[in-house]
Amino acid sequence: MARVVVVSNRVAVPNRDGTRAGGLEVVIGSYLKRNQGIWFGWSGRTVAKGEEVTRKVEHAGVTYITTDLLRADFQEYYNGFANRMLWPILHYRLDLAEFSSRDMAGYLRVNELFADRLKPFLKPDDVLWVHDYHLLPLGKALRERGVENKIGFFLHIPFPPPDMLTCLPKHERTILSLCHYDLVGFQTNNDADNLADYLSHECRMPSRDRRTFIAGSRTLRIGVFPVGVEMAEFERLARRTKRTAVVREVLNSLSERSMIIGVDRLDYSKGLGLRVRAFEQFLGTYPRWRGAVTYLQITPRSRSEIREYADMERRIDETVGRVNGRYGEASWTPIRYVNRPYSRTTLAGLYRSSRAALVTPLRDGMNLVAKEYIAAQDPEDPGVLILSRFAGAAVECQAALLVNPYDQEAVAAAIDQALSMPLDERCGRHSALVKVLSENDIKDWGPRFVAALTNPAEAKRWSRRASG
Ligand code: ADQ
Repeated sequence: MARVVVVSNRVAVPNRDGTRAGGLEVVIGSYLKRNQGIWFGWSGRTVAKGEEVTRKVEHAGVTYITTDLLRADFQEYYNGFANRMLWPILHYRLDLAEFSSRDMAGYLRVNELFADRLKPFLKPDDVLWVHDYHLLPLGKALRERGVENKIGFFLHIPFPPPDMLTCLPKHERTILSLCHYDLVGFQTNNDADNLADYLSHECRMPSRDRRTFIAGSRTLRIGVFPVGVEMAEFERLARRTKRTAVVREVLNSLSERSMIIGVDRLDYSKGLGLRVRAFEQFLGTYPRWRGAVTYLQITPRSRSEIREYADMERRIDETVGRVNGRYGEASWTPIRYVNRPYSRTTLAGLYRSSRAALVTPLRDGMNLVAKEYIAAQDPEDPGVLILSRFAGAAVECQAALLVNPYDQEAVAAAIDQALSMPLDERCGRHSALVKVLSENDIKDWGPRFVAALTNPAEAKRWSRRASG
């Protein structure tokens, strides 16, 4: 079997506390745990010129290679182009995008730098698997340096229609550079169709079947590989940890009240402001639940150095304060809002202890919290998932209560419906969700992508298995 070299912006070199707040690290970590290989990316350190170091660490069969970035490069590449331009546009938020050609130059430069630093570690038969929007042009940079290995790319976040993509100035420098990969993978068919539309209509590129495009001397294939979770392991973990001291302490502090849970990085794509307002509307419209339910929102801060994120943090703090002030009692706080990461173990126990989960992103590539919540439930007495129709997870989670996150009245009604739902309906919805999600366990995801990249015939076998 060929060695797989995974490349992503951040590399989760194992640490002792085991807390990882980010879908990409969780997913790649889970793949490499089973399949080994190399994980290459940024070290998380920014340094002055001349102090950049590339380090190699071996742990449990995986080789971690991390490289430092100059402060200015990081600012332009990561805080600038990746997170102020690509992230909002790919999440359909043209209003928040801020273009600067300097940031774009920094983004392209860092991709070239990654290619330069990665190349010496590559062997001719390695298979390369590049992840996410930070590294759209890495394939092109590697090809320009003579790397002819199979290279695949997977986008963890949404991919919008061409009308939005073309709002990205000089979009051919980033989006069109995807044609240097052999395979580009997405979370949903909708995302894959949007790339196919962009290549056909905007770039007039010939295609056999809207999934295979001829780009000069190369062939680009497009595939759909929805990210999943470890269903059985997560259920076992949740069963065990519901009895741990941390989770018991939370439950005791609720004094028999039902709990609703939300777990998200603090990001505008997650729709937290609208969600808190929907909860406020719920307390206003359904007064019988006042004092009977507590909403726990766990939200580690992220990207606080970017202005839009700092503004959003302040607005959400204010809204939570207002709802608690308006409806709270000396003996009851409606919303518990916590800005710190928890271990996966604790999260699993908290999911299992919650009567409902509120997962209402305005756009999300997939959303693993939705799937983890389902995996964590007690099949004899499961909670209810309230899920945005704009999360990639909604494609598989049709048996959840699907909502439009912009419609606060509908979200408020869904919370009431979830809390009032009879046991037989909860069990019916839960078993339907477990069935679908178990057919797409994360264990199969990485091997399926790598098979599709290296051996399309093998990929067909996987897709037959995945579709039952
Ligand atoms: P994210 O935007 O980070 O991921 P998500 O899919 O929900 O979003 O994954 C978050 C992960 O971090 C989950 O595994 C969750 O358990 C963990 N996490 C969140 N809050 C935490 C906390 N407080 N403490 C500890 N862990 C926490 C990106 C895309 C998604 C896509 C994933 C995977 O934006 O759309 O689903 O990658 O492809």
